[in-house]
Amino acid sequence: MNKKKQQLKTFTTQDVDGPLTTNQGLKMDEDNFSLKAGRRGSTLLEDFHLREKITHFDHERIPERVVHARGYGAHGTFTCTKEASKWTKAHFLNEVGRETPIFVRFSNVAGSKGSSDVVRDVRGFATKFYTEEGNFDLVGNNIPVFYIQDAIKFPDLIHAVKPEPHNEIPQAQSAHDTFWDFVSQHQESTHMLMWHLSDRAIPKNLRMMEGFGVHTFRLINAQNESFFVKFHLKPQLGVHSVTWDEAQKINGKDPDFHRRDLYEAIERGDFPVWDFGVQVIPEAAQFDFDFDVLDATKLWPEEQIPVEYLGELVLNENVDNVFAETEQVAFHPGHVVPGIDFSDDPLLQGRLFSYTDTQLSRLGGPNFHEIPINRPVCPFTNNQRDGMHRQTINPSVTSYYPNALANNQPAPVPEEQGGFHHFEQSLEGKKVRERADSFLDFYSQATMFYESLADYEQQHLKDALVFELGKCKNEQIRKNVINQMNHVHHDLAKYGAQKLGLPIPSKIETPNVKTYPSLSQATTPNGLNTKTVGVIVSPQASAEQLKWIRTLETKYPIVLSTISNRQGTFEHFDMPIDETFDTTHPVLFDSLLVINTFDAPTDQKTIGQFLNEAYDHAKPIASTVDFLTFPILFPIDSEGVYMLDTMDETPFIEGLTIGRFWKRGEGNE
Ligand code: HDD
Repeated sequence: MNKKKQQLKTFTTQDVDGPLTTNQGLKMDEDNFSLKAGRRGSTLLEDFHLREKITHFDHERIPERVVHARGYGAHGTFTCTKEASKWTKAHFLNEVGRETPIFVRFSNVAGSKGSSDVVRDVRGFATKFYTEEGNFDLVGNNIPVFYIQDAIKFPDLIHAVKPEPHNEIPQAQSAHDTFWDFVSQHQESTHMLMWHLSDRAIPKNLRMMEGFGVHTFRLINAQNESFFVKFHLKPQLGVHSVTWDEAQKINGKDPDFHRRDLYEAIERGDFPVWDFGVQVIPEAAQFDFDFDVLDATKLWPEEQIPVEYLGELVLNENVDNVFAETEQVAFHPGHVVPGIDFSDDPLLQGRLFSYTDTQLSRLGGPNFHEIPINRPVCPFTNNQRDGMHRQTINPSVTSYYPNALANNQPAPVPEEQGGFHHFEQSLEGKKVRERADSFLDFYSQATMFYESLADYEQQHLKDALVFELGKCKNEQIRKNVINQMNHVHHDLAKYGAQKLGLPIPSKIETPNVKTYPSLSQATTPNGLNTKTVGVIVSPQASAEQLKWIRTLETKYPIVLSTISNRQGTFEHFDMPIDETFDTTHPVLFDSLLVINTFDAPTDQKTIGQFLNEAYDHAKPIASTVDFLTFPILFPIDSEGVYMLDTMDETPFIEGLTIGRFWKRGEGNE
C-alpha cells in the first residue's frame, strides 16, 4: 500500500459493524419510524433522530465544479524511469525507481455532474503527485492546445459552451448557437476547434487518451538553469475513439460507459499505464520556432521537439468512496514543487488565481487542504489557523512569524535545503492590455492538424462540423464559421457549406505547413489491448463451444461477454450468461462473434441488427455459423468479416488486432 493510501486508511471508517447511533454516539432503538404522538401522529418536533437524519441529508450536496463537473478518479503510482536532474531538481524525477503515489481525476468539461460520458467534449486529465516535497498537480487535458490565449476570456468561453441561460439547453453539447458564436468571433480558437471536431473529442475510454499539460511550464535544475517544458502522458494502450454514431447511441445505452470501463478494468487487474514525458527546450531557444512558446493555442510538434520519457503512471486502485475522494479532490496548476515553475503564458497566469478561488466556494472554506484526499504525504506546518471546518488542533501559542516565543518556528527553509525559491526571471516592459504580435498566427497549426489526419479522420472531422454547426440556428454565425474553416482548408469549408446549404466561399491561400504523423490516431499503438468481444451464443450451446469461448479470454488480452436471449446459465455448461439482447447493444463492444443459430425468428432478426450495426461501425465480426442465416445487409466477403471454421479463432483475432476497417465503413459513420 503506498504512502497516500496508508494515510487515507487512517480516515476510513467501516460503518457496518457497530450499532446504529446518532452523530452524537447515542445508540438508537428504532430507525424505521419517527416519534409520534399516537400511532397515527402527529410527528413530534422532539424527535432529534429524525431531525438529525433529515438535516444531514438536506445538506449532502455541494456545488458541482463550474467546469469539469462530471469526473471519475482512481489511485495509482508514478515511477521514475529516467532521472532528469539535468533539467529539474524535482525530487520525484531524480532517481530511477522512485515511486510517488498519485490520484487522477478524468473529466468532461461542459456537462453537469449527471450528464453522459461519451459526449463530444474535451476531457480533463488531472493528476495529483503526492511527492515528498509536497503535492504537484498536473491539471491537463486530452487535447494539447486551448481555445483561448488569455485567461480573461475563460468565463466568456465557458458561458458560451454551457447550456444557454434562458432555457438551459443543450446539456453537455457544443452544438448550439452560443458556442459557435464565441468560436467564430475568436480566430485563436480555430486550432482547438479542429481537435474538438476530431475523434479526440469522443474517446473510446479514459484508458486510451493522451494527457497534456497544455501550457509551457518551466523546469529548473540545481544550477538554477531554466528550461521550458511541455508535459505529456501517452497511454500504452494507444489513443482510440468511438465514432460519432456510436457515441450518441452509447449515451443512451450506458451513460456511464467511460467510468464503468475504468472501474472494471482496474477491478480486473488491467491497470492502465501512461508514459510520462517532457518536451524540453533551453530558455535561450524560446524564439527559435515559428510559434510563440507562451501561446497555449500552439503545440510543439513531437517530430520537431521529441518527447523524452521520464516515468510511468499506473492506475491500480479504485476509490473507496467517490464523494470523499473524486468529488472532494482539489487540483491547482499552481501546486508545484522545487524544480518546476511557471512561464508567462497568460492563460496559465489566470489559472493560478482561479483554482483556489473556486475551491473556496465549492468545498466551503479555506481548510480544504485538510480533506484526506488533498493532504500531502509529507508534513505541512505553518501559521494558518481556524476557518470553516478546521480539522487540525493546533496547540501552539504562536501563530505568527517571526516569533521569540517558539524560537521562530515554523521557519522558512533556505533554497539549498529544499525551500521553494521562485525562479528569478528578468522582467521589463510597460503595463498594457494587449496581445503580443507573436500570438497572431491563428491558422497554421489548425491547417497542420487537419492535414496531418488520415483520410478517414478528416472525413469524421468534416461530418462533425456538419452535425455541430447544423445545430446552430443563426445563419450569419454558420456563414462566419464556414469562412473560418476556409482559412484552415478549402475542402473542409466546401464540404460544410454544401451540407448546410450555405454559399461555398472562394478558395483562399491557406498556410503552407508541414504535417506530422504524431497528430493522427492512425499511428497510435494498437493490438488486442483489452478489446471487448460480444459473444452471441444460445443457452443450448454445447459444453465444447463454451469451453472454447472461455479459453479465448485466457489465451488473449481480450474481454468477453456472452450475449443470449435470456439470462441465467447455459444448459450444458456451468457458465453465466452475461448479457441479453435486451440488456446490451453492439455499440458497447469492439467486435461480435456469433457461435450458433437461434431458432426464434425474432432472435435471428436481432442478431442481424447487431451484426449490421457492428459492420457499419467498421468493427470485426465473425461467425461459426453461416452469416446468411441472419438478415444481414453487408457483403460477407468484406474486410474484417470472418466465417470461422468451427472453433478456430485465428483470423478473427487478427482482425480484432487491427480493430477497425474504415475503408469498408466509408459513408457509414
Ligand atoms: Fe481549468 C477545472 C484543465 C483553463 C479554471 N481545469 C479544471 C479541471 C481540469 C482543468 C482538468 C478539472 C480538475 C478536477 O478534476 O478537479 N483548465 C484546464 C486546462 C486549461 C484550463 C488544461 C487550459 C490549458 N481553467 C482554465 C482557465 C481557468 C480555469 C483559463 C480560469 C481562468 N478549471 C478552472 C476552474 C476549475 C477548473 C473554474 C473548476 C473546478 C476546479 O477548477 O477545481 O477553477
